[in-house]
Amino acid sequence: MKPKHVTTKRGGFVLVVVLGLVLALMPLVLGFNLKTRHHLRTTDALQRSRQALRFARSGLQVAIATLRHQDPCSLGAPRHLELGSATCSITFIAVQGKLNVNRLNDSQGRPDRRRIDQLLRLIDLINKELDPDQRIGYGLVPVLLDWTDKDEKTTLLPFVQQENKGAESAYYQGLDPPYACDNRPLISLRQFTALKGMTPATLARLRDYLTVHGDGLVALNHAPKLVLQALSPQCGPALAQMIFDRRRHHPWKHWEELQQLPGMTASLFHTLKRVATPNADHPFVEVRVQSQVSGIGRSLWALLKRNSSTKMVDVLEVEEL
Ligand SMILES: [Ca+2]
Repeated sequence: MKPKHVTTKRGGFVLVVVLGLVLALMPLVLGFNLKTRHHLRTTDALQRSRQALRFARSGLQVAIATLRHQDPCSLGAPRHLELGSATCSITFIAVQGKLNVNRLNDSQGRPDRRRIDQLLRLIDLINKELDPDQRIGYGLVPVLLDWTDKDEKTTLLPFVQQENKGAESAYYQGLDPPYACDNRPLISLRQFTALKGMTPATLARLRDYLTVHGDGLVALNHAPKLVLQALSPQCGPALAQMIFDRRRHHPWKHWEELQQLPGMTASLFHTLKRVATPNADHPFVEVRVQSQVSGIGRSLWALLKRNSSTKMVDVLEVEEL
């Protein structure tokens, strides 16, 4: 009887030890399980993100092929592609519809008051749609003038009440790391982030309306409504809307057509003829490609240059947004 009693006690002891080990290992097992599931989810999201980026790049190739065969003037609504669970939208934006910030100084290198006023109005119009903490300051204007003019004299705009002082190398050399003011036209919107007071977030709010390319004449068939309003204080929201609505069905071709628009005064017509064009050649085209694969999205922005004679399309810049 005695040995049997000992065996039972030993068996109970072993069971307790095993249960203790199981309980001790349980958090480790659960933790490992959670980590594995998290890792699998991360891997899956990464895989879908890569697929979305590949699809966005394919969308860009489609955009380039489209531009080879179609005039940018005829590209209005976004194009949509679908492949299984992947979707992609391609939007063409004629750069000529934007304000060219390299034209704030005239051909003699002097500040061009008309274009400066247009940019100040555009800032006001954009700010109306932004929260107070997101607003763009007037300081962008003198800062742009100084960055693009040849001299090292800091600009002061007396007709601007606040933030009216620009910045030259003396300012930028005091930054960490220091750098010099370019003193020449911008070659890319990406350079904006080097300008005093500019952030990537500010650039994101401006990039639909500003460019560094083109001859400075704003294409009425492509300008966003805010740019149309910024062209002249006489071009109010109703008139800008009329210019915008009409071109969707009948693109502007001749100045005489604009002259007949209700609300078009002789003064405004004269101004528009100096700063805009109803039918321009549009060699520079921006393309935005947004793709999505099972809820994961990627976006690309590209600047293309189209030769209307050879139909060749050059890719000047590509950026992931
Ligand atoms: Ca300068």
